[in-house]
Amino acid sequence: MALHHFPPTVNPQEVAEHLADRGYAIVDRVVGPQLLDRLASELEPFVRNSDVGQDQYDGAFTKRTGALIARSPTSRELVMHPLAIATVERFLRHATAVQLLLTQLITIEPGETRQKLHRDQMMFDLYPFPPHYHVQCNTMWAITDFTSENGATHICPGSSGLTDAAAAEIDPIQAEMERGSVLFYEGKVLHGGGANTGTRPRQGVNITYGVGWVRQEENQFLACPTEIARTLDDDLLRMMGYQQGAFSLGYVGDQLDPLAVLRGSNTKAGRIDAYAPHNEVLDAFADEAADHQSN
Ligand SMILES: O=C(O)CCC(=O)C(=O)O
Repeated sequence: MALHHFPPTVNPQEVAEHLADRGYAIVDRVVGPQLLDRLASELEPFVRNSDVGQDQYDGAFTKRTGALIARSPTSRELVMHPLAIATVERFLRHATAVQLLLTQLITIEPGETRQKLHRDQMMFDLYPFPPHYHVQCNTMWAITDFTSENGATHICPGSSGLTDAAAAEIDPIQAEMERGSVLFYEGKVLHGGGANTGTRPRQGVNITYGVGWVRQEENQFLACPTEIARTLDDDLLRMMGYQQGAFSLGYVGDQLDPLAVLRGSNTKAGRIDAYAPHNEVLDAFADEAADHQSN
């Protein structure tokens, strides 16, 4: 069995719907070789100096290279790629704001074994988010081809709403994809990196996004020094967290707007209407809660 692939012309709404239904979506050949080569050469010195992991998640033959926005101008194009942003905004439409959670080039070297299957939302202190509430939406951009030999990500399609015991019954399928393709997956789906039984490294850029009210996995305010942040455009900065994450979250000092403070002004932060009528998801929670009470 193979995972479903969409063409690069796919509508982001279709990607978001497939994500909601199956927990993942693959879009083929979204970016071209020039961008990938540029990105790989900007990051090569940092990869050379990155350490391999220390535990079962990080992997003894896997290098994780972060702070991509500061280190690689090209990575900013992936962070703000229109297909990624449009998909994330649709998938997390129940949130007042979305933000970047992490940027990481994952290099799985030959000899690496399979990563333990896991659900990424566990990082939020194992909080039991309700089945309808998605806290994050992730991307894995294939910088090399992803193959069954070199460690393509394993995905258990449809595992998101299941208990761990039921999800463990689903056979994982590898997200084999050509260089330049992107795998979307959400925080509830069981997944993990593959074993690299080949002779060359597998490289993927992992960029994850989340609702605006949780803590970022990679601290963007320190990972990207202020001198570099000041050179970036406003949309990217807002995505990095220079905005309020929900009603009043994340202002600076006397209720100032974070982006304005970075730019040297003292504009007051606006109030975000946390109750904007943009979410049927909240209606679904209300139904779920009502069912729960009547049982
Ligand atoms: O590298 C991969 O394919 C997946 C990595 C992953 O799931 C993780 O590190 O949490």
